[in-house]
Amino acid sequence: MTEDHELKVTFECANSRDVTGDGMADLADAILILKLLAGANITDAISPCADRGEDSNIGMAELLAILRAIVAEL
Ligand SMILES: [Ca+2]
Ligand SMILES: [Ca+2]
Repeated sequence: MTEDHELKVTFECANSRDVTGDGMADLADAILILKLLAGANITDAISPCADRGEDSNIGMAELLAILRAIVAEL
């Protein structure tokens, strides 16, 4: 007998703009999203913490958020 099960996972996110999972939002995160947008073959882990809008997509909205965070620290 097989049944469908739903798995819910809760993440503790130190930084909501962190894509690489190192706890910081920096250029490495922006570059990883640029690679994603460019269709590169990504082997790095993508942190679910970075998702904005809870649409399960990482894209321009996340890239802009990271760039804004970087610029704000300059
Ligand atoms: Ca990072
Ligand atoms: Ca998103």
